[in-house]
Amino acid sequence: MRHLARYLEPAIQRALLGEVRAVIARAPLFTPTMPRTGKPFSVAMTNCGPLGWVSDKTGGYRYQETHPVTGKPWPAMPELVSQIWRQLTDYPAAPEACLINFYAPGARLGLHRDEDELDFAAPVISVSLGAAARFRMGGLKRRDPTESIMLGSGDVVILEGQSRLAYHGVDRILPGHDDLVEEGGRFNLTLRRVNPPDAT
Ligand code: MD3
Ligand code: FE
Repeated sequence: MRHLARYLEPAIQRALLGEVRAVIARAPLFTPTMPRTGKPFSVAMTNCGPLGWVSDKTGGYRYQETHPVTGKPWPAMPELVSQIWRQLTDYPAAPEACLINFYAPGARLGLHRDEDELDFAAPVISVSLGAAARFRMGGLKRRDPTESIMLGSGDVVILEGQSRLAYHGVDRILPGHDDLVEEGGRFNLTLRRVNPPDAT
């Protein structure tokens, strides 16, 4: 993985947060639930772009073209988001999904792999806004040793090659230190390609 600390300058972070708020106004944050158990995530989510990642008790983890609550198509991916993808990867196609995760203080995301995509050759690019997070990065097997990494506002992480399928999660949100997100939480934007380049 490549961790670019403070890659986005404060003015860009504010502009990006404005885009995130505009997406949420049209595609409200929803609370996904775990496949089978129906246990709610502590992270609230929404998406922009042609596809969005969703999860619920009966349908499981998947990408779909519509918001699970409103039934409407996801808002378009803001140009600022597509630009970040182009700046950081020469992958020959645009991202199809931008998952927006909102972590209120106390929210966490258990150790998992991102494996619902069809093309693992594409990178995953993550952008953090607001409160810092203690992020956990492991290896290709769930039991492999892990290390913790602090992600602050404006940080970008690029997952490519081997790291693309590594286990990872978010242990803890560390409120304070950053006043970008007024509610005191953290947004994470995860840019993903779902299909191989010629499929869309
Ligand atoms: C490592 N999000 O949405 S971003 C997720 O901070 C997710 O919201 C976290 O894990 C968050 O699935 C972590 C950093 C990240 C994203 C994708 C990865 C790390 C990754 C894919 C493979 C390995
Ligand atoms: Fe993930």
